[in-house]
Amino acid sequence: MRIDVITIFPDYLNPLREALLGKAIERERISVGVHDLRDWTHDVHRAVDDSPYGGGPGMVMKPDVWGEALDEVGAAQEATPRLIVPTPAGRPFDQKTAVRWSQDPWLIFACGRYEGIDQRVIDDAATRMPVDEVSIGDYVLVGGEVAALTMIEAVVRLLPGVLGNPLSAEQDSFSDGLLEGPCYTRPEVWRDRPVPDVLRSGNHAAIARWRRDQALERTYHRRPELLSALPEGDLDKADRKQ
Ligand code: 6GU
Repeated sequence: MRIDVITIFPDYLNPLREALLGKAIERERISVGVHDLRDWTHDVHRAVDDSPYGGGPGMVMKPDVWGEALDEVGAAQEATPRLIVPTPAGRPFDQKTAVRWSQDPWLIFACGRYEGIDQRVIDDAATRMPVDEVSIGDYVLVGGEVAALTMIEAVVRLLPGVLGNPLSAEQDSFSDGLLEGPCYTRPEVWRDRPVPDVLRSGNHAAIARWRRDQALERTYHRRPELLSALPEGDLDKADRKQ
């Protein structure tokens, strides 16, 4: 997978080169390009923003600069890129979105700052490529960079050969619509707290049942709306006793 990020703060994306994402680059599972938006300015001030039509606070990112940047970064290659625009005004990004994007050959992230990017940039790009305006949650960040990092990490860990153990991705929280329950490792007793007996019983059916019950209980307390959203038939008889 190819991933490009356009931003006025390229250094913000440095964590991409660390840990799991860095390994994925080394192993050539992904190739990453981070581009400085100001490279496409033509004036001495290298201006990327201007005041909003209609008035109001803040500044809007200029369409001409973004237009040229997207033309160049999105040019050539056989594939069509998907353009992703992080914005608090976007559709919610979730695990389903990550799975869908992980099938794409090429993602371009357009990170806005200030009040946002002139809407015509997005509308124009949408005539040539799929465009998703997405939010990572109901709070406001100062720019799209951290949101892009978040989404890139969620997508890249799903690519084959990126996680050491592919079962990790299959058994994630959300993969069955529930939160994952608690987990334990050695020692067997720590500060007078024992590991739950069932996990040391060797009874795999009982362990699976216990984990399912823990996931249901945790989801009920922390994210009740996830339980109501489960498709009919996802809860079996034993689940309903919970
Ligand atoms: Cl994607 N961008 C910004 N700037 N703020 C956000 C966000 C994105 N998602 C939540 N808040």
